[in-house]
Amino acid sequence: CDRKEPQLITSPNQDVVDKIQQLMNLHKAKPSVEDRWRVFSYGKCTPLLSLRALRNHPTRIKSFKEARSIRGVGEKTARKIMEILETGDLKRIGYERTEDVEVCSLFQGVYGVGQSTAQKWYANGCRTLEDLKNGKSGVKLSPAQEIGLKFYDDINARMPRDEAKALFDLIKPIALNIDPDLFVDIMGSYRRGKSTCGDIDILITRNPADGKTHAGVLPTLLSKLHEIGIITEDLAIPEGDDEENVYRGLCRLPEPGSRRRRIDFLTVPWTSRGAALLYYTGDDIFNRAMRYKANVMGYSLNQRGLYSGVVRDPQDRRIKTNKGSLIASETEQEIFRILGVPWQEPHERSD
Ligand code: DCP
Ligand code: MG
Ligand code: MN
Repeated sequence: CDRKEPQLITSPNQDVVDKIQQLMNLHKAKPSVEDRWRVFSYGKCTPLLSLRALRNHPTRIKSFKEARSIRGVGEKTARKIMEILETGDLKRIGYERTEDVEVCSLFQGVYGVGQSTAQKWYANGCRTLEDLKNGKSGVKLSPAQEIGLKFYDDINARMPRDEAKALFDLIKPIALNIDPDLFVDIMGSYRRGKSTCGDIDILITRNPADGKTHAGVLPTLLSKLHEIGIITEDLAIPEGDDEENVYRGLCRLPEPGSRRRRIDFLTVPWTSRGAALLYYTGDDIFNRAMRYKANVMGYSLNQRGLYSGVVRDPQDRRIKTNKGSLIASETEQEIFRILGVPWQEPHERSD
């Protein structure tokens, strides 16, 4: 089927030709099982032949019957041709566009699924969460994605602020019971004062002035929270027991009928606490603006601190060829000050 189409000679039905071609291209662009079948099942290059015959048709098509008389034009194509002639449009084109966008965004609601995975599954012919559950077209989910699918509705719902507080009020004393000198606080949308939260973000650190750090606290805390049923599923477990770690999981209030909620823990060295507070409070757009300001001033900002003299690989800006030197990291205020950004309270950092 790779015969080249002859160069365009405008046909009296050019608008029809263009729309049909557009629909065919849409199908070609998506190598899904169904679509592959759709393109190849015509076999014998029928779509191209009918398109050529359509283009070579000498007069403006006036009826369904006339459309059907064109070689290779079947009932379905004739109906599409009539739709284009009558409405100037082919609904199917718009429909196909939104369908793939909608399905991909449905799939991206599964925890751990990004755009490329969603598109891959769509291309493999999956259309619904049921398809994923049933492993249609050999789709294989990671353990975290399995959990994401199982608790799809819970994970995609936001919790009332009160519920985030209730969960945090259960968790904080358990952490302080492990070490009363821990700094434990709730970040993210909660710290910004939002009335609903997508998840609970908890920052843990500790002043090492007495020679002790919080290294090892997170695994202990997590196992206690599992034990009493507050944490129910793990999505990403911290590696090692360093001072700097991330955990992602699901939790619930110990009450009948309580929903699963997303929970994140972040632990950072005491010296990074200001930068970590800043990063973890967000929101992400505010963070992007702060990082941009830092970059313009020749600095680099991340959850560890504000650095100067960072040299990046010109080929790949993500790679740092020189880590630079730390300018500020202990308080949010000094980072604002050095960047020349007027102080903003957490609730002022998002809409
Ligand atoms: N963050 C960021 N960039 C990202 C993800 C997160 O800068 N791509 C930072 C800013 C966020 C914070 O981490 O505010 C916490 O991340 P969340 O995804 O939990 O976002 P929020 O807590 O702000 O909102 P939500 O209520 O949806 O959880
Ligand atoms: Mg959050
Ligand atoms: Mn989070």
